[in-house]
Amino acid sequence: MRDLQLTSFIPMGISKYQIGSSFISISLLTLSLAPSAQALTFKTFTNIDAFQAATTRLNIETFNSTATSTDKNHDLTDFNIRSDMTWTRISEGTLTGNINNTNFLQLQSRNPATSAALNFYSSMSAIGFDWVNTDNSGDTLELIIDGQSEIFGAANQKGFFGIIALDGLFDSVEFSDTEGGGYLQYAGIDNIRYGYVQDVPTPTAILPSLFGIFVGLGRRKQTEQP
Ligand SMILES: [Ca+2]
Ligand SMILES: [Ca+2]
Ligand SMILES: [Ca+2]
Repeated sequence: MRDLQLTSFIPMGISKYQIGSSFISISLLTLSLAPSAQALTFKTFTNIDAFQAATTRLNIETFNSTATSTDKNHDLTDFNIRSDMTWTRISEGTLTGNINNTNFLQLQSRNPATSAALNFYSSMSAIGFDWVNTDNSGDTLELIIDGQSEIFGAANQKGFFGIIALDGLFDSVEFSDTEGGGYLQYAGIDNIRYGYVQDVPTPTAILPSLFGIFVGLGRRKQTEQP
């Protein structure tokens, strides 16, 4: 809706009606460029009920139907994992870091500059998951999304972390850790929920309102005629 501010910069002597068509052209151009034009704005959640109330059409990856594997890279139903962390294992639910005694994603890091990227096959605007950090020496869990770092998981803690993009879509996130002491040993991630923010205007929803603004400006011009 940044486009609406253009009306504040109309030079004296040029009517809003006269620039109406170019105004809409600029708006259409901006809409077509908007998804990658600037950094996304995020809102984070630590309460799963609040996250679910803000989102819709969520899918979930529980890892429960995925074979356990000590590989770093994995191909799952809706995303793959590509990692340079020390471990990015699909581990069974008896191992340290499990969430609810079921298969989970188990991370170990010896270098906070490394990460595990989840690359989704479709763009989305919301992701949330259960986490546990069993580390005893200070490494905190980090989610990197759209180039921005979100610190969420303190050592010897567990919980839920969710994040939604308020003004666009993303198709990948990276799990990492911050510089602590020694290794990150371990992080457990499970029940990854991903989908969409509720009530985000789409271009097809915005166009009618832009048309309404155009008509409104035209009518206002007519009423201002002497
Ligand atoms: Ca699981
Ligand atoms: Ca890091
Ligand atoms: Ca540590």
